[in-house]
Amino acid sequence: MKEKLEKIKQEALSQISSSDALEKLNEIRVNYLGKKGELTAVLKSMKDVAPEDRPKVGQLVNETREEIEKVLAESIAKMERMKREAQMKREVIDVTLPAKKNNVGHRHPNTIAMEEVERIFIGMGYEVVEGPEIETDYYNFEALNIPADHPAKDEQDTFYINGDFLLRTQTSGTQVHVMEQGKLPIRMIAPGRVFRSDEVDATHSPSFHQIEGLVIDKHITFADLKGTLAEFAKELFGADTKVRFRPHHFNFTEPSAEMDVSCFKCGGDGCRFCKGTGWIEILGCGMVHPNVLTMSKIDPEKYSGFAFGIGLERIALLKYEIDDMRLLYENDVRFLKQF
Ligand code: 2NL
Repeated sequence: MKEKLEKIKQEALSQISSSDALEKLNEIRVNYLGKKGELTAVLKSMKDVAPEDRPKVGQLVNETREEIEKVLAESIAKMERMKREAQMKREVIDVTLPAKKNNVGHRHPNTIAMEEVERIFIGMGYEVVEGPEIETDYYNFEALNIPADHPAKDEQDTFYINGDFLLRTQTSGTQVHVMEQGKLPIRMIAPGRVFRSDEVDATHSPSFHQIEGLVIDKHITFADLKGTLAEFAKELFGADTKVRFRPHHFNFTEPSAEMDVSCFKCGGDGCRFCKGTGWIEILGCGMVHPNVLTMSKIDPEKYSGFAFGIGLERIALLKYEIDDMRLLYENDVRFLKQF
């Protein structure tokens, strides 16, 4: 029995010392110490040992087990240590390496200009309302008093998705949606992306941005329009800015006008920037046409209003003295960072 135990021990120890993986060591533990292991088998055969020898043999079995367990535990600890050391070597971090440069983007001049315009109108009590970029013919044209044969409705100028839907050519549809809700008075701006079937050049793009404004209440007059937009121009271009209104035509307003601001470069004397005129065109505006009010279920006998439309890119180009609109769409961060 003693020799048998000694043999088991030697075998186990030699297997342990030649193991090169944790899994193998676990296998050895099962084979020798497990429920069906060799040492357990010896314990089970104790019934064949003479009763007076049993304590001694039992002690021997326990000593053998303890010995194997001890060597096994040491081997496992050693192997785990080696594994960890190899990992540490592999994953070494060189804290002296220079850090990777963190590329932070920059707000687009369109965004800066948009937020500036929004800030000014919010300050005057306007609500900012966003609407869908896809509209029906009704919201984009008909509700704005634009008749079926109007050239703006031509496929040359408007992107049609199908017979029912189109990409909005102005954000007016958003304002029609608000008028239809019937909550008066209205004091809102509708900023957003609009689309026109235009070739790209220095001043045109098939997708650009607009901010339209709408005020509807009792007793709104052209004087309210002038005062509001003159104040807006002063906030945007400086306190010395003057405005002038030139008669114009829009289907959705009557009367209609275009507003110029005095050139903020030369103060109105005339320079290259304002092409010698001293004035720069900035927006279109007018008193909301009675047909437009009626179609949106607002009584033109009780209510009146004014509206305006501002081309955002035009403002951004002017404010930042950019001479080609295409620069706004290239998204070259070296360009964007200048504003
Ligand atoms: C321009 C001219 C304008 C409007 C837009 C408008 C909207 C409603 C009713 C009446 Cl719901 N008018 N919008 C009015 C006048 C001019 O835009 O040149 N924009 C770049």
